[in-house]
Amino acid sequence: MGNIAAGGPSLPQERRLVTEIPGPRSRQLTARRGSAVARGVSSTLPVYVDRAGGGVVVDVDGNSLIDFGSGIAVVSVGNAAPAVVEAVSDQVAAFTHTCFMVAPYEGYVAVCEQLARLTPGAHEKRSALFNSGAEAVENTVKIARAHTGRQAVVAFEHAYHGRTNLTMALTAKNMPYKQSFGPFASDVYRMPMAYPFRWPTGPERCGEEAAAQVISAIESQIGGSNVAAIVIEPIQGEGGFIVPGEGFLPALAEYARRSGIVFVADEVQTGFARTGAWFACEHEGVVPDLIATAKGIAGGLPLSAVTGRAEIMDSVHVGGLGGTYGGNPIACAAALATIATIEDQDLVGAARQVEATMLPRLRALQERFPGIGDVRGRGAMLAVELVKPGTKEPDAGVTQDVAKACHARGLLVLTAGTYGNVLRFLPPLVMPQHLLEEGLDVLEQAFAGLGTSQPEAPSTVISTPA
Ligand code: PLZ
Repeated sequence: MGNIAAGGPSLPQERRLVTEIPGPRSRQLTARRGSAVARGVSSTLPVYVDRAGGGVVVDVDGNSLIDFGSGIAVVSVGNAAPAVVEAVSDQVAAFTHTCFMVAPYEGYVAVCEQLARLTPGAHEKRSALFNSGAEAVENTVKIARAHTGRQAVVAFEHAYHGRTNLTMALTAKNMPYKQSFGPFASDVYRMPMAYPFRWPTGPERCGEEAAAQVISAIESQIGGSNVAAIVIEPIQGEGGFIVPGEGFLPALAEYARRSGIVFVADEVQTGFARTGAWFACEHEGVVPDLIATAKGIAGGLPLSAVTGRAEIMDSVHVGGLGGTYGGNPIACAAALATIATIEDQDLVGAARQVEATMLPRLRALQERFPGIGDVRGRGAMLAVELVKPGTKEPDAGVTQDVAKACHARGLLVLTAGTYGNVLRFLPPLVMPQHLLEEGLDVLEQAFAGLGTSQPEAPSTVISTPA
């Protein structure tokens, strides 16, 4: 490691503010960035990172922030997780790249074997590896079209599937993802989502009624026999951590099976233990035909995958799938170490423990703040939706205010939602319990401070015992 000081779990596991947020060195970097980095690429919290690990991100000014974001659900095993660091270091010293399509290597095959073992369903499976979540989702559509000989693709309100042309077409929200970027890929049809908090007849009948509406709309507007794939996030991510009404996913999967439609689960954000199961489909016993994974699969290295029924995957002609970097050997080594870490440390159980700690406290917060309209999620993928009290009118302003107040106090939280009114929590699954509790304290303080002035920049060090 030369003279680079280590990150990882050995970093002091504490919230520590030594400057205002962002501090002077971060602000210098923001100024430098302005004349070098494209404006279209934004950052939620412009503190520049020096190192990270366990439950903290340490910035270049020496502030240590509690991480409730995991780099958008990526570093579930923790930043610079020791097993990942070791595997990557070994691999990078052995060889960095040959291109699997030119000269293959074992790591790629081993990752595909693990995916077959871990993803839902006992059927024969095959996988193909890519780099980003969008690339994986895009390939599920290619594969489903090749297999079915059909073209139409069904996506949902509030969906997020990526920023490439086809995945922008699948993504629901215009700003910032689609504005000015059309024309979009054709033959994509958007259907209602079973969104319990906003379902007109209430959450109880949401799943069943929404499924009936979707099936009827597909039949009347597209024709089931023209549909190649139904693509859905089993819990919607960017759209606002929407857990579909019970029964929605199973009903759609069953309809797809009856109609020869490939049922595709986009588990890019929900996969790899995040929701307290290996994959979110398991919560309702749904077995997708194809599953797209990325993010949490490789501890922070870029890797994604499509895994699915052998007969569907292998309907693509030889040479029809690939890419220069897909399944890069370093990313594969990271994935194997990540999977071993999830199993060795029972991070599926850890995600459930995060839920057990956080949900009751978020519900208690809802009792105190009527602007919290809904508390939802599973495992370590939890959120609150903010509305004007007594209504369901989204309150994006308050959402931003609370997020900013958390940031100023050293808690990294993210927002989400079609209406920008969801605060989402995605702590690493290795988050120490005391930091999880302290992060919730900070969130409570941020809510309690609403309407009052922002906290002063700390004049003294805020520090907590590890
Ligand atoms: N599918 C369900 O959550 C990525 C996007 C952040 P990539 N979500 C974070 C942003 O603003 O770009 C995501 C996802 C689901 C697909 C993707 C796309 O994954 O690795 O970002 O391409």
